[in-house]
Amino acid sequence: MTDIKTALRAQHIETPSWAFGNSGTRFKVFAQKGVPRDPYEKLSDAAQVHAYTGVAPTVALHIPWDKVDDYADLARHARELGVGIGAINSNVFQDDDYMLGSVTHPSAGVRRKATDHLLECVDIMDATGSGTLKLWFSDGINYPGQDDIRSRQDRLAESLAEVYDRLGEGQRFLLEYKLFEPAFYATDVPDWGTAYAHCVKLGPKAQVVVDTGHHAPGVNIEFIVAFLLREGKLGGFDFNSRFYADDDLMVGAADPFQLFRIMYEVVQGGALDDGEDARSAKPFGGSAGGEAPRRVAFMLDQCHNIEPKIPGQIRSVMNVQEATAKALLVDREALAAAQSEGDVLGANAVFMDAYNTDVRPLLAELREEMGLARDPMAAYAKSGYFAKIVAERVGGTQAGWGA
Ligand code: PSV
Ligand code: MN
Ligand code: MN
Repeated sequence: MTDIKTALRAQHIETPSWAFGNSGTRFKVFAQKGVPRDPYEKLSDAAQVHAYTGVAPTVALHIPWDKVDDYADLARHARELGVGIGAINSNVFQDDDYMLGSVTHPSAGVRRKATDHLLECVDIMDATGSGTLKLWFSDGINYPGQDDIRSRQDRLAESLAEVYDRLGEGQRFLLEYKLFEPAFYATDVPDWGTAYAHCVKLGPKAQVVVDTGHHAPGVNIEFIVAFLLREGKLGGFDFNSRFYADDDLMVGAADPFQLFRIMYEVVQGGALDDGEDARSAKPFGGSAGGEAPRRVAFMLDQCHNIEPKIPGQIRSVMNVQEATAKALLVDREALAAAQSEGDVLGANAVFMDAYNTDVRPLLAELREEMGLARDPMAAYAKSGYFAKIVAERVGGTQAGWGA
């Protein structure tokens, strides 16, 4: 139990700044009371999630949704609140110029603009001390013949190489894939294989990020996780739940069993945080080819369209913790024995025993040992923070999309 608790205490789950702003679908963005009016207030809300869970010490930024004049000052504000800046998420999908793509656009001028934005994000990493750049491209085509698929790959590779070369020591980028949307016929980075191939060519500072909402229904995500970990190319997760498309619902809400299976592969692959400060920019990976990943980022990429945002994030962090605790409970010795004996039902029973264990008492005990309330949801609700922000904040900002 001590080992399990140590691992759970060391696991860091990163909250996204955009989860705290108003969000919605393309049909309607619902304005909630007390939402942050600027990036500073988003960090204050994220700090609440950390204060009650003890395991969410970093916050991802999205540029330009979190644009400020002085990023070092924003990082200082975060530190004062007891959190740090996590991944810097680039955004090359919201300008009119990007209608036909960003880094894969047929026009060299648009590609230059997009790549310059990615380089600016590395500057922001320097200013904030972030070690991770997250790249997601909405690039793709809607109609067969619209553009040349192979040329678009060439343009993508060229831009990625320029950004890769700009990365400093202890910095990496994570390339995110997504099956479809907003492009509907062919996305330029549609799957893990495409992301993986680009990252392998570039070297150890390029890794793949798995957004759990970005696959076709029925895809075996834990297999992808196992494979990428084995190759030293799993950089992190964008956790969320989906029922249909890229729903961005709370992680563990749609399919907690899938989350458990994913976390089992993370545990089995030796990729839980090593307990060092996830904020510190430390080197990861070794020589190109076969390097072991030093740290997998457990990030949430969600929006809370109809539920309150801070409790939505707290619940999500708890869901990841519960899946992780269950994964750590798998009796790996018994499982390996059953597997080597070809005992199909025995092996499955060992696996399911762990999944069916109620780990909530264990996590409550851990929180007590960490000096926290046993029930973070109840403790936050009692704190009065929500009433305070409702009174203080009028006219909160939108998270950035869905209008
Ligand atoms: C794209 O769907 C995505 O998952 C990328 O990570 C974006 O940066 C993010 O959503 C915005 O929520
Ligand atoms: Mn994502
Ligand atoms: Mn997404």
